[in-house]
Amino acid sequence: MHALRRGTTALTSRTARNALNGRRGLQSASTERFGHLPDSHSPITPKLKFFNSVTEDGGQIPTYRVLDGVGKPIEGAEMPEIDETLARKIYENMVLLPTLDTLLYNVQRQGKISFYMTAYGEEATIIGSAAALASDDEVLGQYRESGVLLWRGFGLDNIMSQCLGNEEDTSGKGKQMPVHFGSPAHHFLTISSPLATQIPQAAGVAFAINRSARRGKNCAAVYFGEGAASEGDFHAGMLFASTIPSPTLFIVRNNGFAISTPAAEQYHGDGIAARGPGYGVWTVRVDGNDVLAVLGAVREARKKCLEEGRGVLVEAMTYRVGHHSTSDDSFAYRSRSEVEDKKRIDNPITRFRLFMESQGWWSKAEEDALRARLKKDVMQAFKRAEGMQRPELQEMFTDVYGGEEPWNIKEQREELAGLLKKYANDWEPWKTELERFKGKGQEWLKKSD
Ligand SMILES: Cc1ncc(C[n+]2csc(CCOP(=O)(O)OP(=O)(O)O)c2C)c(N)n1
Ligand SMILES: [Mg+2]
Repeated sequence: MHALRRGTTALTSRTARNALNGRRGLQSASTERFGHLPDSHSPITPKLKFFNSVTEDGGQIPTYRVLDGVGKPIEGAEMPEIDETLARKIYENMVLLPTLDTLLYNVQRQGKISFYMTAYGEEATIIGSAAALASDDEVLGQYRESGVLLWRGFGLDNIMSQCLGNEEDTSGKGKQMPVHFGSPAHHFLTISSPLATQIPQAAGVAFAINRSARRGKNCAAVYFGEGAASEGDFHAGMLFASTIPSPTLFIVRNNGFAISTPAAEQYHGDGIAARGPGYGVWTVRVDGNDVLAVLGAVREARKKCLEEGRGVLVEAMTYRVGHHSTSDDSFAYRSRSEVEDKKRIDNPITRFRLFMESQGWWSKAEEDALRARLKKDVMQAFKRAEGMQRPELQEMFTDVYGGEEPWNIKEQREELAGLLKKYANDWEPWKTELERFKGKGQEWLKKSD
């Protein structure tokens, strides 16, 4: 008896926390007559009842959608405000993204860059959300969000220079792997590959924004995959942004895979959205292949984020059509037919194009002209960047840390100096390699004498 009573207390206090977080779904009228726990809104109940859902009916969290699979507004759709100019900009960027991806994917296959990651299938999630943000909201990406930079006018030249690591690479002067973009001018923090590190960092950035003159004007938007949400850093970031005033917009791209691990093996609950209310964080799930729904959901989420000065979570349901990266062959763990089906059904670009056509905002002739122009622009930018040299060799060791050069960098620099002395003038592979650097390493070689 005593044990049962203790168990009952534990259960109700858990329920109390959930009620405080704004959930009313588990509360029935009959429980009201027993009053509430002290210092909480948790109603006392004589019934022992477990729960495992955040919805009132115990079902899955719904997915907000505006357009059907062929670009027609669904009945009762709450449409975001959009005019022709904005729609065209969104569509053009949605088409630019895969045009760029196709070229750089092939360039990697030719051995001209070391690595690449495409965003095939996720164009609506990325461009729709980018369009909903203010251009000076701080963005912390995972690695599949170069579309946000395209949207903000980073430009193809900068994209190419970073991927090729040439002398115009403003992201990292050739030090980073391809796709690790960064640009203070575009309020885009440099990508770092260790998963989920950007999530608590985003909460920190948002906290700083909240303490600055930008209070109430900007948020920090953080992108991550549903796989990254399995990291402890996701939970740390969510807890921080829900307890300490920090307008953080959490945008999770649920694209069905973390490399080869399907989403079904990554969580037992109702996706990532179900975790939001656990932190008292306003949450919405959206059809990530419906750009209008993403635009509407992220706009509202951003508004809420600024109004409340706390975290808001958006889960965009999409599908990773491409391989994880150029280091992956996804047909080892999923069928070609699954991918072909996903390309066809709810294709984000086709859906939006059909919507544009129905509004009289787009035509076949414009489509052909756009595709031809983008292909040409992308190829031109690549050719330009390909012809450039790498940054000076010494740049390899600069700007890694702020302040005085630490011992490990000094040690690495000295090691390279020794190797250059030994091989640079006599061994063909080293000679050829040095030719590719601005200044051919000569100045640096002299320095290290
Ligand atoms: C801490 C850490 N663990 C593992 C990896 C290797 N890794 C790189 S991407 C990835 C999958 C991430 O999946 P998800 O977050 O869903 O993003 P997606 O690639 O689907 O966009 C893994 C496991 C890593 N980079 N960092
Ligand atoms: Mg994923």
